[in-house]
Amino acid sequence: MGTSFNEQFDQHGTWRREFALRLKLLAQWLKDHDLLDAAVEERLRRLETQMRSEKVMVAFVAEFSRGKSELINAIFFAGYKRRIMPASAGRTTMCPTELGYDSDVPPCLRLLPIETRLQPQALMEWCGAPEKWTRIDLDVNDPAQLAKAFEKVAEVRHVTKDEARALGFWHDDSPENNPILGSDGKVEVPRWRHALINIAHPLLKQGLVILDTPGLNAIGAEPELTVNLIPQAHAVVFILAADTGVTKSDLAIWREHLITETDNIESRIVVLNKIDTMWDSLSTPAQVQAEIDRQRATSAEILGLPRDQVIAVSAQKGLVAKVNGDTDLLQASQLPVLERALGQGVMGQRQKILRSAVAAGIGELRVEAGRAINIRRRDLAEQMVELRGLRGKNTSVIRHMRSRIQQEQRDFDVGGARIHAVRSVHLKLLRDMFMLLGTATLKTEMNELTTALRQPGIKLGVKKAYAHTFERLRAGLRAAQATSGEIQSMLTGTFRQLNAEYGFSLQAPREPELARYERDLDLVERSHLQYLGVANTFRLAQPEFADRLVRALATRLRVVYESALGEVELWNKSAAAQLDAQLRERRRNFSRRLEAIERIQQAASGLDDRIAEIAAQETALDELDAKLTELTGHLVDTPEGDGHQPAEPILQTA
Ligand SMILES: Nc1nc2c(ncn2[C@@H]2O[C@H](COP(=O)(O)OP(=O)(O)O)[C@@H](O)[C@H]2O)c(=O)[nH]1
Ligand SMILES: [Mg+2]
Repeated sequence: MGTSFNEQFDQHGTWRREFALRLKLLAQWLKDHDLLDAAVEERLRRLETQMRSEKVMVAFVAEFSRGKSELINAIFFAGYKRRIMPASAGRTTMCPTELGYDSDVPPCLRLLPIETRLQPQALMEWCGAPEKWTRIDLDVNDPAQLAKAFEKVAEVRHVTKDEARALGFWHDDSPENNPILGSDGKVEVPRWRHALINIAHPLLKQGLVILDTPGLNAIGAEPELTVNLIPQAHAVVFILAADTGVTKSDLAIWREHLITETDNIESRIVVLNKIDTMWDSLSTPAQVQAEIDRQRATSAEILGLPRDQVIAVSAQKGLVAKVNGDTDLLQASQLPVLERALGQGVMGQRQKILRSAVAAGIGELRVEAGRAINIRRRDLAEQMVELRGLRGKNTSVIRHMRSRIQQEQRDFDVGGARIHAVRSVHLKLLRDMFMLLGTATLKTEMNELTTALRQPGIKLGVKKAYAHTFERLRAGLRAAQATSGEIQSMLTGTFRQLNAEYGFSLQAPREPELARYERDLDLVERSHLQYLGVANTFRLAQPEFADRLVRALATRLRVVYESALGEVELWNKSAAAQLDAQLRERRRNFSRRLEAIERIQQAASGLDDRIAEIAAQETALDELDAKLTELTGHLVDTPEGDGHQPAEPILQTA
């Protein structure tokens, strides 16, 4: 039997902690043995951050009252022995709610007032301004207080039609989407725009983030949900209710907000909830099951999915069963089936991706640190040859040797100037790349897109406006790739030349792969077109809306570009660090050789001692190399741990 999401997530957390610990030991060991150059250090830092900050976001998306909040309670919070997220008939969750854990913030609920919609900042930008949020501290030991505080996410306000229009909840040209007008002429709107819940729940502490969303209207009004949060979630659970079947608004959410990536199908889980409404004492269990299967098949067909992609559960009975420890009821609720699907499909996938990314990083680190060992080995070999050649030679030969080394040293210093010249050309090209991928370029593009989207009558031209912007962004990426190709061939050429001339072992690091980011751009563009293409274009009639949409786009693109730039930087650092290390080692090598000659000149017996010393150093280097292989090997092989096996003993750092 497979493991549930919670168990799998827990094991994943254990693995991450163990990995982080081993990485720290490796870093210390590298430092102790003087193998920590700038590139290796940067690589270590990245691996550490990647492990520490890894988040897994599971988004629950559906029309209101399908049971999103109840399902969250049943899967994640049953341990509190009561309902934590408010779940009741009617519209409860009025604003998108993110549950997660940030150790820098006390347990609290933070709420962003709906009025912030009147300002142009994107949601992500508000996240950087905690003082604008209303904060309510939470007492994690008091589930009643917790539940009471969470009821805030359901709060509403009554505003005039004009205010509702300004806030994005009222549209004169699409009346069917408007909320009901009260007898007092007021419109009910959510009081909050977004909620962040920070609690030290074990799963949240390990990086799980849960996104609970309100229904169709509220999702539509906050484009960042559709264009940023939902596409970036690692899993999206879309919920239907057995008592309503697939309604028109269910279908609208599915089509407008849930992109089904063919290569990403495992991360979309469709749940048919409330199957307990079909339990019927007059039918046999087999008849009930047949009826449930029929509903699953119908729902799957309407959504265009294979039938086994739809999982039937009862969130409510699942929660009750967990709270009361009723195994029969838990079985009947079929909640464990869903939990396994989340565990294997989502977490299994996620772990695989992280593991292979980490293994690649460790591989590069091994090569980089190994290079430093090779340089030393080569130096020792050269010294050895030199000293062996001196055996039985008289003092004048030794004196001659000394002046030869000094000449070599002078030649090398002259050559050093040429290396600097190469480096400055390299830097100039790099600057071109940074320009192409920099914030200024992005800003210009975003301004143009905003202007285009603000044109009256843009509705039909939206696709074209986006295509125009994204075509230029892609062209920019390709230009950057061309420049990086140029730098790479220059590096390869100069490195080869330097290797031949000075016996260096320089190797151009792997060139950044910017094509990957073009695929990210495709995805981002698609999420915007999906959002605007089907039903939300009417929102563009409001000029502030275009601003907000583009700002949301900018925050997402910035993430993409920053990660591209990070790769370029690492590549540059790795090349520069190698060169620095070689130059430094070579200079040291000259002084070591001169020192050895001096010692030999002073006492004739010094030669054999020196040769023995070098032989000992060579053995030590072999041991260092073997240890490096062992330590990096440990990191790649860290067992996933099935939760029962004791973790293998942490390596020794001798
Ligand atoms: N019978 C039944 N009712 C459910 C189930 N899950 C949720 N509900 C009820 O449906 C209503 C809406 O649930 P809620 O979680 O608030 O829906 P949300 O708006 O999607 O978050 C509440 O009254 C829940 O008690 C279920 O599995 N079976
Ligand atoms: Mg809810």
